[in-house]
Amino acid sequence: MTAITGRSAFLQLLVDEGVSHLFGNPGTTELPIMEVVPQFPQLKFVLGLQEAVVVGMADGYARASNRLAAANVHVAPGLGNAMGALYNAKFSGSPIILTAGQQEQGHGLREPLLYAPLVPVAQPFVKWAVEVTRVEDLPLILRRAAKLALTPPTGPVFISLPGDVLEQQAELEMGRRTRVDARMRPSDAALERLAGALLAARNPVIVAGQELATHGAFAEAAELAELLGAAVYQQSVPYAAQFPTAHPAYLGALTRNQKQVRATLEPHDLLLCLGGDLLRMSVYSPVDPLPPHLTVVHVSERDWELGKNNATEFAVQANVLETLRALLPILKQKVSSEARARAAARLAALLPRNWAAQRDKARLAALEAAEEKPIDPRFLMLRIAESLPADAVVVEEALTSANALPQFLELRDPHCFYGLASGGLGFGMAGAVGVALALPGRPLAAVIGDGSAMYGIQALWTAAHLRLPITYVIANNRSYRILKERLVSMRGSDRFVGMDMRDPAIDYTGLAQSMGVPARRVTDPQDFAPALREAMSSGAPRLIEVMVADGFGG
Ligand SMILES: Cc1ncc(C[n+]2csc(CCOP(=O)(O)OP(=O)(O)O)c2C)c(N)n1
Ligand SMILES: [Mg+2]
Repeated sequence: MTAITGRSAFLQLLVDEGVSHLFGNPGTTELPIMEVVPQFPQLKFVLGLQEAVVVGMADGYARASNRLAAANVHVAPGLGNAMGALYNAKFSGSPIILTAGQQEQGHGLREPLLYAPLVPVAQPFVKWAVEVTRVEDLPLILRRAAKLALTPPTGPVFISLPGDVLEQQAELEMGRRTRVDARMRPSDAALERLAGALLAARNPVIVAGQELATHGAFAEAAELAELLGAAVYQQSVPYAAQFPTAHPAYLGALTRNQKQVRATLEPHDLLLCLGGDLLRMSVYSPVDPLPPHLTVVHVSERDWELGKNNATEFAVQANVLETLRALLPILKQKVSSEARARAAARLAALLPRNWAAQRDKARLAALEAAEEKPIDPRFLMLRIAESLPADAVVVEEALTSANALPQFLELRDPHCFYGLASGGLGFGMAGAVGVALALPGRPLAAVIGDGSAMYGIQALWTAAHLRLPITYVIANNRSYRILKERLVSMRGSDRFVGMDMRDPAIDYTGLAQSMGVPARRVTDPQDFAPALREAMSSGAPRLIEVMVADGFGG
């Protein structure tokens, strides 16, 4: 037992749980914590200038490191600002301990400035939300929060820290950390059944999900695809690097167009979803994306996802990597030479239309637009993909401008790509800072739409402050192009209100420079690749504002 204050115990517990960075934006209620931060040099405080950015950075860090991240925000308004980013973190299952200072117990009852109950605000987006009411409970709560955040299904947790709890001193039993080994392998019976179903399929298809990235199962998933001669698609929200794109069986990502997905899946008789969100859609359609004849087999460690929306013939709650490691030898032993030959024929039939073949065609189309001004976004994406160093990491939130990026960007390893998971804008600018902190030594390009950039622009300051090697590429089409396209296609109107950023135009180069990030604007398509190479090799933050076509003649 040690006599310790609540504030020191909080940071001591974070350190003991393996937290290396505390992302935060302080206010008066967090001053007790800020007072003791200097006593914990193992915990690097990372200042974000708005709470959405604070949690976005923690999200990026957690996603790229698979480690516990901590973020601290300022009472009710700070938590409110962070909710969109917390929504993203929930979608990507990021293990984050989010805390907020809270008015002293009793004082809050008098409704001082900044007070509101915090637990009900955070609750819908976290695995557990709790307010500490006695300093004696702090170790138990912190330890449980860390364990919960890191145990699959991983995800954020929230702790409210009232001022009186932080100030109190007590003899505390600090406890020890618990890590749950949740690398579940299916039972022998389940593996047999899985192998039987896969080998009996006439034309199986694999949907590759983000758990393949989290657990680093590229090689195993690739081997399975080859063995089965199964077409592979990334899941409909391909927000991580989920499958090696150069694999002959890889055909691209499923779209979020129900009719299109249904047509894509129609020729298949069995769908194996490996660690993904099965056919998550975006905009409503009366069409069911799953053809009724298709047998669904789903392996995921997240039981909520299993059979959630679709009839699933066989659902297995397990770790994808462990499953594949156990399944592959069984399949190899069971597969007949005729079945092997059929699989090889299926694989050969995929070659003319696989990702590599599609890329070559798309490349020619993009090159036809090489001279266009404003720059054609397809040409921009081609140049990005071709100019990046092989070990580069890409963070993407560029909406229509990045439509072509998945066609060109080769996914080589499970850490090379991070995109928007939930649809809630604001991940990209901030997430890049967290990803850069989690993957030191890897050059990083953040490809962001002009509209999206404004949901987390303050992240530029943190990138500059920490001198992180991030090149922000802002695709500036002076508009919310996606909304314009949808107003036309879904509502039959081209009277655009609230979708332009032209009066006045936003000067992203100036914005970056004002926050200490050297920047330049590119208007000539030929200038982009050299600019990108120069920025990426600088080892420091840079911003390139690229003037791209707005899709409506401008
Ligand atoms: C937090 C949040 N607010 C608003 C939206 C609605 N929204 C979706 S895309 C978009 C425009 C994005 O603009 P930009 O990044 O410039 O990409 P572009 O459409 O021009 O390709 C908006 C406002 C959203 N998805 N999330
Ligand atoms: Mg735009």
